[in-house]
Amino acid sequence: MDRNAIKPPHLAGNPASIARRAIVFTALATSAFVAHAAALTVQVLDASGQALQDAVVYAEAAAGHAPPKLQKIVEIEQKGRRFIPLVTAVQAGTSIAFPNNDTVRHHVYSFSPAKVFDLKLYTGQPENPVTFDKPGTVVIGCNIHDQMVTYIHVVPTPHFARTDANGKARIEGLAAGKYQLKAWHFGLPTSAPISEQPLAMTAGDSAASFKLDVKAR
Ligand SMILES: [Cu+2]
Repeated sequence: MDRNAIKPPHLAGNPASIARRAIVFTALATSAFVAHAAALTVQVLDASGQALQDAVVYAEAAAGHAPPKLQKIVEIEQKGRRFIPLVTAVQAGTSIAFPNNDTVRHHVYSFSPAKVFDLKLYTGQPENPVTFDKPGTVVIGCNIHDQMVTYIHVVPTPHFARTDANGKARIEGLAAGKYQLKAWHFGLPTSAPISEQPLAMTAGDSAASFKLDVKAR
């Protein structure tokens, strides 16, 4: 008698063919995920209805699964006694390098609860990048040059973007499903609740908008 005949159907077959079926299934699941990833365009306006640049928009998946981590190191430089760029969004866990490309020394620091740190007077590349592992806003200054400021908004998701001069941001690669879409701008009071709205992504591209209580600059 064939020994496979007495096994339940899903156990029949040799281990190699079972493994092959698993690989085919995984490949199908992966391609289905890619096919359903769409882009979201977000328009952000200020209190007077004007396009708001340098707002950060981000989508948090409703299902509480751990999002994949982005591994790249981000850079905020000091040049012409300014931080460039003015606003940076990163996923929690990201490391940021702060190269000083001026000939004068800068002393980079933050007292923000989301990240307190201090890079004492230096030029060139500091020894180590700084890791931002807690979501929130980090306001960074220079101890020597009071006018220098830069803002980092740390978000708990890989799905984020910053608005351009037209107040528009585009988040790519959103799988179909439910999200909470949020928007932040450094012009909002630090005590203001975050602006948010539910977002349901389907297979196609989508659009959303925010009006933030920020005065025209
Ligand atoms: Cu400085």
